[in-house]
Amino acid sequence: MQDCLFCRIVRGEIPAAKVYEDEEVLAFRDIQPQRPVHVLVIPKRHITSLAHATEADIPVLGRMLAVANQIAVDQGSTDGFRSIINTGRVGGQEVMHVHMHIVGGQEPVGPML
Ligand code: D5M
Repeated sequence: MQDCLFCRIVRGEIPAAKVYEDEEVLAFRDIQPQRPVHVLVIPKRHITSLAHATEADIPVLGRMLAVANQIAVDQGSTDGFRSIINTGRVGGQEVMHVHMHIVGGQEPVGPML
């Protein structure tokens, strides 16, 4: 997607603090961190939201989950983390390219809702 912020990060048009990359997935530090560790994991291919995901997206969505723990550990969240995907208006999604927040650090992150 030409104007999508996260697609532009994937293409290298906007700088990001990358912490993990493979053929399908990119992870970079959130620009407004809520905890000592706050990383966004995205599919390199544009998927607008979980509400737009199809069967064809299952492998890359699974890969996002599969790499999450290693990213959290590498960033210093060695005793767990929270993973959050906001979807659509009610879900509070601001950037319309699927992204999973990995939030952690050395303190418990507290109740979710
Ligand atoms: O969260 C969208 C998240 O995206 C929010 O935590 C800020 C983050 N963000 C926005 N722009 C950037 C850039 N350029 N780099 C890194 N992080 C960014 P949502 O789940 O959509 O509410």
